[in-house]
Amino acid sequence: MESSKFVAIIVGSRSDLEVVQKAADLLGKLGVANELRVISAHRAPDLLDRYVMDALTRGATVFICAAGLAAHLPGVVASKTTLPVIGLPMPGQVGGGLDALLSIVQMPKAVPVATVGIGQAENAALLAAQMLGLSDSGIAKAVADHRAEARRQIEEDATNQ
Ligand code: RP5
Repeated sequence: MESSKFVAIIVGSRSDLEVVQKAADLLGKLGVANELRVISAHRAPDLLDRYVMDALTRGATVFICAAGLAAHLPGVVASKTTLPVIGLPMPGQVGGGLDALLSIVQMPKAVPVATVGIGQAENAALLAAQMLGLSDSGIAKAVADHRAEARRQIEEDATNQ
């Protein structure tokens, strides 16, 4: 099977999609191939295992895993690969997602998950793109352009205050 690099985005529930779609959209804008799947680590563990193994054979290079509540999905995926896993905590009912943030960030030693802020789907996408940009100058330039645009907007707002 032909292998081409992509970012694999996994979410624990359809209810996460509205937030996480922003990560897929930004990756697309940055020219980063990606695919998005809904697979719960708790409710479909065997399917998750099959998907991760298959994604690795097809060229997944970074995983973005979004989950809420007990939020074990990123850690479980990190346990199956030494490729980078970015954890994206979903906003929830306990402390606005603090439960998921702590669950995702508090990994035991030897199995890290790079965790972004609660609901910060675009930062998850940018972090993945920055990783891929280490070996792809086109992606690195797209990330730099995105940063420059963020700076330009802030400076423009400041000028108009
Ligand atoms: C987690 O539980 C999901 O990632 C979601 O954020 C949360 C609630 O899931 P649903 O009850 O909406 O399916 O597994």
